[in-house]
Amino acid sequence: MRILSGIQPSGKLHLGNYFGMMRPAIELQEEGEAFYFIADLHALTTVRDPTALREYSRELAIDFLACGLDPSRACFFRQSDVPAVTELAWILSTVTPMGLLERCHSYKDKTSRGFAASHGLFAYPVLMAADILLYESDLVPVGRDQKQHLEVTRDIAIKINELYGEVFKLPEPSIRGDAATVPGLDGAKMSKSYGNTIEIFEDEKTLRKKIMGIQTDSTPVEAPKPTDDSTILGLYKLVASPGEYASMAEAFRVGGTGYGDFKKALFAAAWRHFGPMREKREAILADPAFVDAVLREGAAKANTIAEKVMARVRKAVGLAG
Ligand code: AQP
Repeated sequence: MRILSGIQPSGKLHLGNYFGMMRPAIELQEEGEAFYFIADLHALTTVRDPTALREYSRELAIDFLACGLDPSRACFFRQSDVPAVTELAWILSTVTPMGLLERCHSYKDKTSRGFAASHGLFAYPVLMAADILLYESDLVPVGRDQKQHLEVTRDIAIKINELYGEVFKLPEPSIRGDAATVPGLDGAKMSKSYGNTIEIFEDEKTLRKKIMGIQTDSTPVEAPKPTDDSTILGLYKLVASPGEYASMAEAFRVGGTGYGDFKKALFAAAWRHFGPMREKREAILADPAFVDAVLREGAAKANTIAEKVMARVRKAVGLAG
């Protein structure tokens, strides 16, 4: 089984990225042949500062490795190191109906939040389809926000197969119920562009400050607190043990504990959860050549597979004999 997923270097990694995509991807690297990439071509649609893009890409590589991506099991590479992906994206775009892309929520959402309505942003799902189909992926671990893009990928693959024969196999999304949409500080989906993120490698003081600033309702200390859609409980479930979570949920129901105390417990659990990863990150930071070597070897392997698939695609569509 081949597993593929990518993540954009468009800012610092947050708990939504970690629980929605990185942790499932790290667990899945034991189950098959994993390909994980830094989606720098995608990030170009929103990051306009070249220095920032380089830094985010580097940090993403370090952070993903610190979180447990194992380069001896998973092929880890930069999207732009495999040029065939843009060639495939073009070929796919020639069969992609405009209406399919016009229906995508992510484009509408991003432009409504002030991002320039560029062709790149509009065509983002086509590049994503190329990412997935180029490596003949079976399974794609993603957060729920990417489900529609996976459906677009399948639609495009079906279209190519109808036109040119059995060129691509159809990938399946893998969306984890417990972390499909991780809430941010304001209760909306945690997202860089909403400014509501908690970063994985936040320093202690900032992490405490952010968690203490989580928006809550005005239920008095002694009263029972609503558990449905509680951001504190939603995040606590991810970073605490099942027993700790059950105790907090019970304390919500019976009342008598203020939100401030719940937030302190959440901070302690979040800080503890990422402790081993912080340590590993320090070790990786001290060895920059390691990261370069991982990405170089990853790119070489990814290119070998990509070229094999592209030879088949070029022949199928008539670009090669
Ligand atoms: N809040 C979230 N809950 C669950 N999964 C999430 N993902 C992102 N936010 C959440 C998942 O992380 C992976 C990488 O996504 P990306 O690189 O496309 O980043 P993103 O979705 O663009 O992240 P942001 O912070 O939401 O960025 P902006 O604000 O630029 O849109 C994906 O699998 C995604 O599902």
